[in-house]
Amino acid sequence: MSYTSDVFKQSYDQQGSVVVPSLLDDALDDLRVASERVVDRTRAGLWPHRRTVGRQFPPYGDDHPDSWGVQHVMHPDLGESSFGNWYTSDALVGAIQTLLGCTEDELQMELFNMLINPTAHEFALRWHRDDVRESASEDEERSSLALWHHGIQWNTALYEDSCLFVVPGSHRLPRTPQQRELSSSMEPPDDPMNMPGAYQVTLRVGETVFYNSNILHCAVYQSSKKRVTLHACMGSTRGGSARARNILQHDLGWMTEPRFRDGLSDRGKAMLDRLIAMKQNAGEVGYSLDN
Ligand SMILES: O=C(O)CCC(=O)C(=O)O
Ligand SMILES: [Fe+2]
Repeated sequence: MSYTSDVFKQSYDQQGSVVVPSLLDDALDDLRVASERVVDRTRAGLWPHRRTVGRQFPPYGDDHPDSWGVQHVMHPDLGESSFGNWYTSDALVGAIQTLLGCTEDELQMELFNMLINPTAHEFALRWHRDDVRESASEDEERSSLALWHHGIQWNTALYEDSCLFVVPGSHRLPRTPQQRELSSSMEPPDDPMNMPGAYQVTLRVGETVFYNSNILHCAVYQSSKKRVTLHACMGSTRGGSARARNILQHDLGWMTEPRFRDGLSDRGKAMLDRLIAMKQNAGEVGYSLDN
């Protein structure tokens, strides 16, 4: 994305999200096939790390048979190397360096999951920011948002996807009273477009939306519309432990196992080491990769 990278970065910084053309090179087919296997396994009840219908945030529990996501697609128990290969690929890593404005040796491995359509239930996520409580005061919102620019999240559509809604610009601003009211409910909205400023993100096959995960966002999942969307994040070490709470709430003990590290490229190993260093520093404030 180099020839237009300034435009993408400017849009990402100002709007809090940006859609970029395919970063998959020729990996689309491999990733589709690997995803199909992983999704089948999850729907068959053979992969315990899943996002369960009815639960928006971790822990996702096991109290509903239908799933809206698959967790930890790089986990060695799945044996699908195409996910780790793509997470550490030149195209993706280069785009993230541009958007975060950092160097490769600052990149920190984080989460790699997948978002899928439940098979028999409609599901939706309420309006939220990933790491700011809905009850946060205006001042709390301002100070949390000011710290949240050392990481990036993305959705990459392996099939067309228009589930995600965002409020452009809301990654920098506290909510207006109306936005606050509409994002204070624990229930998903009847119509996401009732939120002032809402924008529906449509991704064509292969496209990626990069976003600041503290942008105000929600999502609507339809059981009748196939969704297989890679959902991941990466950080920069410039953030110190700022991202620890958000990242380490997911159960990441498996990432410290040698068999995971051994399967990564040298670049991947270096990125993983930075995650483990964040974990060690964060240990002092009570977060752990083993929780
Ligand atoms: O479904 C999506 O695209 C968004 C998912 C999301 O917001 C979340 O997992 O916190
Ligand atoms: Fe979210």
